[in-house]
Amino acid sequence: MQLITTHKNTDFDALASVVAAMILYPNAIPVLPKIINPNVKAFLSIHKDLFRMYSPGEIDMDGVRRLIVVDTNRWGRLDRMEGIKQRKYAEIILWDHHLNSGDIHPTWQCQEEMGANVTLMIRQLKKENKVVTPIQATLFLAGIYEDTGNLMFPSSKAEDAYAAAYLLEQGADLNVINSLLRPAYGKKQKIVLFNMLKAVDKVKIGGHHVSMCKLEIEGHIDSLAVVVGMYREILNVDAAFGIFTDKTRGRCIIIGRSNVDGVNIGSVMQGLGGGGHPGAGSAMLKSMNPDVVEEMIKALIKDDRNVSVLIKDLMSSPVFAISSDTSMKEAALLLREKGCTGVPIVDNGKLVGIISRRDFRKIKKESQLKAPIRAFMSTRVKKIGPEESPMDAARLMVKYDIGRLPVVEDDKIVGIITRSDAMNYFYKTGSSIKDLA
Ligand SMILES: [Mn+2]
Repeated sequence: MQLITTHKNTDFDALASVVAAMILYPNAIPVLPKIINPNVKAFLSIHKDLFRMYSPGEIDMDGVRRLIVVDTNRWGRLDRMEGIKQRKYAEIILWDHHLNSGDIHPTWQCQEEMGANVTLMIRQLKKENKVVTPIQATLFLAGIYEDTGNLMFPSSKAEDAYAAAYLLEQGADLNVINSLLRPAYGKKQKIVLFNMLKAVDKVKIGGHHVSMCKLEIEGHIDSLAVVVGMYREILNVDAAFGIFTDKTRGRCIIIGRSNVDGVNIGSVMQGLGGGGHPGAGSAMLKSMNPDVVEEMIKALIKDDRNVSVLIKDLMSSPVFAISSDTSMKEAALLLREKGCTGVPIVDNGKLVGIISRRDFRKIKKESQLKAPIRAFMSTRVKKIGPEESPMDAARLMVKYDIGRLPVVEDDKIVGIITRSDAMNYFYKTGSSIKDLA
C-alpha cells in the first residue's frame, strides 16, 4: 500500500500538494491529518465527492510500503505516522519546499526552495504531460497564492509565477480562489485585534521595527494568523508577533508575520519548535510564560540577523573625505576629478559636514571660490550606523532625497553608502547602477 500525507494544520499548499501527488502516484491513498485549516476544511466539505480523503485512523499502517510526504520534512508535523517512522523498510518519497533541516530521511526527494510546494509538483505534472482539470488548477493556484502571499512574499520565485500563469491557462477560477482565501474575520477576531492594538509594544531589533503583543485568550479562535497579519499592517511595522496564552487549555500560540528579508519568521518559529516561511509562521508551546517567549523571539531574530546583510557589508571604505578648510575651488576640482556628486568633510577624524554639487549654487561671486567649504557645507548631515540595514538607508535616502549617507560609528566616519550601493543590493544586480544623486 502507498500513502500520501502532509503536515498538520493543513493549508491550501499542503492540500494542493496532496492532490498533485494523487495524479503523480495514482495508486497511492491520500491521508490528511485530523487538524486542518478552517478554509481548507470548508473547501473539502464542498468538494467531498471529488477529493476523497482518508484519516490516519482508517488506514492499516502495517501494510504501508511507500509513504509520500508533501510540504514538510519533519515527522513531528505528520499525524499518526510514528509506526512507519519506526519501521525501516518503508520507502519514503519527499516533496518539500522548505530548506530547513528536517528529520525525515527519504529514499527519494525533490527538495528545493520555492514559494509554494505545489509549484515543484506542477513542474513534474507538466513534465509527465498530466492533465490538470480546472478544479485542480483552482486548488493549486489557491496553494500558490496562500503560500506566497499572492506572489508578494519575498520567498516567491519566478517559477511560482510561471506555475500560476500555467494554472490560469488550465482554467483556474479566480472568483473561487477569492472566496477561498478571503480571511475569516468575524466578531471574535475583531475583539482580539482591538485588544492587541490596546497592548501595542514596539521594539527595534537590528534595524527593524518589530511589534510583539502578548494577549490572553479563552479557547480556540479561528484565523488568529489573519488577525496578526492585520495587526502588522495597521501598525505598519516590519514584523509582528502575537503571543496568545490560552489558560483554559494550558498552551501558548505564537504567530508571526514579516514584511522584510531581515526578519525570517520561519527560522524564528523553528527555534520555538514550530514552522513556517520567511513571511509567515506559527508555533505552539505548552504553558509558557509569555514574557519568556517574547525574550526568546527577540534572541532568535538577533541570531538570524547575523547572516543577513548590514550597512557595513555594503559600504565603501576607506572614505574619500576633505577637511573643512579646503577652498570651494579645490573642492569643486576634487569632485570633478573623483566623479562624485558629494563628499564628506572630516576634521580630526570627526564628521563635520558634507558638501555636494548643489551647495555650489550658493556661490554668488567669484571671490567666494576662495572661501573655505565650511561656509557652504551642510552641517546637518544625515548618517547611518554600520549595524543598520540597507532598508534603513533606502528610507533615509528617499525621505531626504540624498544620494549618499556617511556611515558613522562612535562619531567616527567608517564608510559611506551611496544610492547605487543600496539599489544594487535590492536588485541583486551585481552590476553598477549609475548613481542617481
Ligand atoms: Mn507550503
